[in-house]
Amino acid sequence: MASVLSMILAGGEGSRLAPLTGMRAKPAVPFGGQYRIIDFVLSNFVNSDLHKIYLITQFKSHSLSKHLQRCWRIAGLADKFIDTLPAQMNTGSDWYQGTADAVYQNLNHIESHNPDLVCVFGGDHIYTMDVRDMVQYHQQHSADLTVAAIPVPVDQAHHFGIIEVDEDGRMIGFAEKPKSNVKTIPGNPDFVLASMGNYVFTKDCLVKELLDDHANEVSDHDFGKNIIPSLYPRAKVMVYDFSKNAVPGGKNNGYWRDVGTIDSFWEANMDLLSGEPPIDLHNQDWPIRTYIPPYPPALIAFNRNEREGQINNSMVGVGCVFNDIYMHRSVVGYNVKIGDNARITESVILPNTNIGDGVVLNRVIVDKRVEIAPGTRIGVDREEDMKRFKVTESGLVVIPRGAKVGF
Ligand code: ADQ
Ligand code: ADP
Repeated sequence: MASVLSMILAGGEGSRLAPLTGMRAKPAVPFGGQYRIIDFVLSNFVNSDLHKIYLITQFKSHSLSKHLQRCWRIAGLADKFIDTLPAQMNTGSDWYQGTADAVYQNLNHIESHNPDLVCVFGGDHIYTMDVRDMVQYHQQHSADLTVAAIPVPVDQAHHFGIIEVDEDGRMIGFAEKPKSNVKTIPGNPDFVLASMGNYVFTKDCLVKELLDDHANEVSDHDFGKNIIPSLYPRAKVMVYDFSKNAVPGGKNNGYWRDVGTIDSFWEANMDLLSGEPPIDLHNQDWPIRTYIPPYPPALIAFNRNEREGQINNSMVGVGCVFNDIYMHRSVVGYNVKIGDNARITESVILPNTNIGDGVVLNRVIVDKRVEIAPGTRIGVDREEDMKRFKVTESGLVVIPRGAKVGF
């Protein structure tokens, strides 16, 4: 196989995920009880035996760095590394202007490793994927660039780069986040083919394009806005259709979510609770690696005989202690203490949180280190919730990190 260097873009501000991104970069947002969003792409690379990884960081990166240090250090092997690259390490004194500039500023690392191929992947998505499949596809087609893509409903087209392909899978059209004239998939007018923001470049092509883009004063220096639209008409840009290459139950199983908004973040957490979860977190052949602090196993209705709580269709992390509670369809991180007679439904509770006796939470996302006073009710009266918290149009309530509620 060709030599591969990987650059993961992990600098996104994630403003649409606020307030979960109020104190941390989007890739550092906790997900699925014990993971962070970044764990999914990093697990994909490490499980694919691709071990030369740079993480390009920018906004609010402390939480991300802390997590990387705890979980993602590869020690003692110079040819295997996961290393962070903040802005201004090499060229000039500017912050990363756009995603292409973020890679441009680190061209020195690409030159010094001199790989055949460079994978430039987003750090914000929930999916499992054997990256080697895409690399192989790129090589089989002798492409200059291969872009991973997936069909999404046409009403979401304005969030993504929208691709047109010919019958051989070659890109023949690209529009970044189009608001009109959206090109749907031929024969499938309800869907568009969206870029997943994951690219495999032949090294020489990437270097040349980044140098040219840097010299272009009117460019936003962004892969989606500038590099791809300019490149596909004059180079061989192939499209790796993730859904067509998917195998049910396989590593590429066709599930991919951009958890860019509070609603999509909540939905992707709920997806883990479905009868046939789209990501098999139990699969030890493709583990999703993370850092979990050394808490004991969860204690549930421990040493209680007189009454019984009921917990169903939920995931609960280590170090949790609950007694007589009702919980349905919820994802609970580690070290969450919940008092008696609480009622938690369709909620996502991030780690290190204390919830008092009799609290009611319905469709609530609780960030880390929150304390909720006994008897507090959230998610039952929209008007009341809107006075205190962010409430999405669909009625999800978000309680920010460290909030003390009802005291
Ligand atoms: P967007 O979703 O808008 O579009 P973008 O904000 O460009 O994504 O972020 C892409 C990745 O780069 C993310 O992982 C983000 O964390 C990171 N990032 C953003 N700005 C950065 C910066 N200045 N420095 C370092 N990292 C940064 C892109 C493509 C679309 C595609 C979607 C798929 O442009 O074509 O459809 O991703 O989600
Ligand atoms: P935590 O650090 O609470 O476990 P995260 O790892 O998600 O949660 O990170 C949240 C980030 O908030 C921290 O990495 C840090 O940058 C920031 N932070 C931590 N403590 C404080 C504080 N007391 N005041 C302001 N910001 C803080």
